[in-house]
Amino acid sequence: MSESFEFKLLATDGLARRGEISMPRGTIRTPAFMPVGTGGTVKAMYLDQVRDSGADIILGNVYHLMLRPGAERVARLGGLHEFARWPHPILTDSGGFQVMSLANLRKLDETGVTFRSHIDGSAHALTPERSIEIQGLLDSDIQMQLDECVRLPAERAEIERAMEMSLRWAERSAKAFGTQKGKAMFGIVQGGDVPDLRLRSAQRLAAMDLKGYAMGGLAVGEPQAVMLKTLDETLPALPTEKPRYLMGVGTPDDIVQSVARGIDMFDCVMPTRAGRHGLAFTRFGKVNLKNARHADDHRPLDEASDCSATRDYSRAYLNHLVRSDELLGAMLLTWNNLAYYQTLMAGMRAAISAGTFEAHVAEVREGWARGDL
Ligand code: PRF
Repeated sequence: MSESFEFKLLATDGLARRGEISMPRGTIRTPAFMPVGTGGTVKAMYLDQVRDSGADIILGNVYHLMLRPGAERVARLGGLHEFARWPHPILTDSGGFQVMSLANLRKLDETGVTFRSHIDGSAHALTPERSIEIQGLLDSDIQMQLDECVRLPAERAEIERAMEMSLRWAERSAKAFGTQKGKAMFGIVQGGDVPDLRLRSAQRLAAMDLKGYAMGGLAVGEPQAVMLKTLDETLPALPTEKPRYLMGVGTPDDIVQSVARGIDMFDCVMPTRAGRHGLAFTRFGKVNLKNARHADDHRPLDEASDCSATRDYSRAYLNHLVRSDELLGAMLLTWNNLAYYQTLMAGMRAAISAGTFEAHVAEVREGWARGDL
């Protein structure tokens, strides 16, 4: 823990980095996976379990919380940490991306974005300044600039327009954030799959001397190889001494490949959403618990795990729960998945410290390739 926001690089192995972000509410061990707690809850999980699974930080969303229960209300109730009972660091996403994927009747211009709620159709507006204000009302520890993310494939002109506007919004967000001891605002690199636009975005953000940098606009429809190539080309333009966050990514393989390229932080709904749909991530790849082949299987998902959901419940029982649409099925599989993601991150952190990252990744891959027997 630390009074101010600090990032320390503890070890590197190739381009992979092992680090620590220290802030008043706690220390984040990187590479880190941040479970998504959209509306002040990591769906189907007690936050105590999320913590016990190894999470140092969770993510919240401006978009969902401003609509329900409202940012001013959360502030009156003592802020998001107090409201949800998570005293550790929280990162909030700024809202633009969620408006574009969830809201109705969106209108976006230089000022910001206006839209109608997907919940009740009510009219709302977000500007870079209002997004930062909301993140302040939530008392978020790591705040994100408002940006515009373009889905791929897209025309260069469209990608460039959104990227340039996101840069202007970064300036406005940074000004609205000011200097806050112990908190941070991250800028977001845009520029789609166009190398020179990515580079321009990264260089201009780097010149703003922000506390951290995110790669946005990836995993939005492009093949994995394009995403990885974009990381290869763009990350060298970002300062090594600042944390790098790849937004909304991804599968275990996406994460391993991105850590190998120098990414420090991730968030994704994949482990939680897949868990609610009967899918388990394990050392031996994905297991679909809906499949009838599990119906008479006494074995747990992985008897060597230290997560109770993974070790103590039979596949037959999980199959029964999932097929009966029982809440407990979603709860156990979400728990398994978050525990697996955190184990994956912890394994990579240890390997980077030991200088054995490449061999470790080869071993992790062997497990996935073996498959679930
Ligand atoms: N911008 C913001 N949030 C995001 C993204 C982005 O580009 C993505 C893209 N993968 C996920 N979440 N603000």
